[in-house]
Amino acid sequence: MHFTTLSLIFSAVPLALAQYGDSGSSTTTSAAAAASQTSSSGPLHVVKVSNANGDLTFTPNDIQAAVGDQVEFHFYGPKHSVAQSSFAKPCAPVNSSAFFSGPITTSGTTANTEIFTLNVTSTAAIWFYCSVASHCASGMSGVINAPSDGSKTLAMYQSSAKTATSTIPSTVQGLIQGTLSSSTTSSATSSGASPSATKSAGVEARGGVKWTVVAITGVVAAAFGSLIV
Ligand SMILES: *[C@@H]1O[C@H](CO)[C@@H](O)[C@H](O)[C@H]1NC(C)=O
Ligand SMILES: *[C@@H]1O[C@H](CO)[C@@H](O)[C@H](O)[C@H]1NC(C)=O
Ligand SMILES: [Cu+2]
Repeated sequence: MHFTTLSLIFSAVPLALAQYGDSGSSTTTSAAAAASQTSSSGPLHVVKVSNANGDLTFTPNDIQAAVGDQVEFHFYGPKHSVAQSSFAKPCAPVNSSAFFSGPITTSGTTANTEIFTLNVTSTAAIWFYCSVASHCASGMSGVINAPSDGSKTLAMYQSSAKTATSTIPSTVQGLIQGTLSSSTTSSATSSGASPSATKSAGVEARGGVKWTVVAITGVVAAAFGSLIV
């Protein structure tokens, strides 16, 4: 009886240690997963489409974004859109796959709860404009990752846009629709998912350690229980 109990204890100890080892490595894995998730979603750039004053602007309108970053468009009234253009032909969709929010109508002076997000998947320049009325000719345009050599600037784009007639893209596509309430922030820029990812990795790590302590305690209690019997 005692021999059986002792062998139970000795076989249980390595099990408990293995449990600890497993839980340690799974904590490392989840922290690494959280880190890679953070870098793939990247920082969030919030761009105001017009503003509380109804200005025909995107703010900011000259954005530097890395691959994996997201650009989130927040719409103000009365009616605006965001559409992908080319440098060569301002105020017109770049091609049939140009991203386009469609015209968004907003009442009042606060941002619409409907938001549109662009995933930045390359470092190539992305030119964009508002296709409503003659907003583009009035300067309502912007760029993500303008060439650093200054060969193509937003000022040049806006200059040639002055005489352009806006073309409305035929298809609403290419942007991720969401709501302002589920967004992490409505302020200028933020570090996106990074704080919550770090927090959840921390919680998982604590959970893993706690489970290991419970497992060891259980094994000891079981062994002690069978010693008494
Ligand atoms: C955009 O990026 C996010 C974060 O990396 C990802 O979850 C989402 O699936 C992407 N959406 C599209 C349409 O590429
Ligand atoms: C449209 O233009 C964008 C930006 O230059 C390019 O990445 C994309 O491949 C083009 N799509 C088509 C269907 O030509
Ligand atoms: Cu507009």
